[in-house]
Amino acid sequence: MTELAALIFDVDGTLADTERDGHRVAFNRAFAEAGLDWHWTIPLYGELLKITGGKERIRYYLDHYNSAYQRPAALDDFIARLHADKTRHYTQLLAEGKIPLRSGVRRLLEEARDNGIRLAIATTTTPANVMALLEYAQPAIPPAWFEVIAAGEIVPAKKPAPDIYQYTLRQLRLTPAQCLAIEDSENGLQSARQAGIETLITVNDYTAQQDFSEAALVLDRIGEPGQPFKVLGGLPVSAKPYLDVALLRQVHERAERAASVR
Ligand code: XBP
Ligand code: MG
Repeated sequence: MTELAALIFDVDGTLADTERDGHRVAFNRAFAEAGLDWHWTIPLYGELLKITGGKERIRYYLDHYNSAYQRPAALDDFIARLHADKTRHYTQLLAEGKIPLRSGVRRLLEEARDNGIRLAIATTTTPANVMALLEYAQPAIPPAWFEVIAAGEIVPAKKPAPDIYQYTLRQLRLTPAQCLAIEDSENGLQSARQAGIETLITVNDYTAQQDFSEAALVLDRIGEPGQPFKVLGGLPVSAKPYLDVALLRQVHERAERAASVR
């Protein structure tokens, strides 16, 4: 059996529920500031989330939901400016303390560190967004806890492509079998699995109905002693009803065993 050496965390939807009340609101503020009458409602944003990356999401919206909009000649520059404004609004929302970490995240990070399990981040989002989330979390999470913070356009193709996980593995100098990814979405799951990494999912309102059949374990949350998780799918586990290092090792080992007979 390969020993579990590192956890690789997604950010949006996994460390914190950032999409509905964070990114979506920031996009709408940037649109209003630019004098655009675009408004991304909660259900529309759910549809747009199938495209990862904020700039890519704006372009997809124009192509599929607002083709009547008279596009400026320099569309790339226009989208880049709009997206930079969105990043400013998003980091401001984080600074206002509007977006808490999800249940159990802080405890699990601490416990992993105490047990010598290395930590990394693999995300599609802009690096400034990750740093702001860690800085404004209560209590803040020192970025140095993560040996690698792989974010945004550091790789050419965003999730569901495996590039960001492959990059993180190279930086960690670990094999896929030594790692476990923690994700919240089907795009994230595909990205990690295509890189050969077993994946644990904690769903949220936007992702609960997605296909997680390739995940090692699907939970509604990481959970805390007083806030137990619900098991929604994957391999059966027997341990406390919140994710701790013992349970992570169990999930990792069972996933490896299941993979060896696949
Ligand atoms: C996150 C994303 C990102 C954020 C916005 O996906 O799709 O696009 O919504 O971030 P994942 P930017 O959690 O799978 O990494 O606007 O900075 O691109
Ligand atoms: Mg995510």
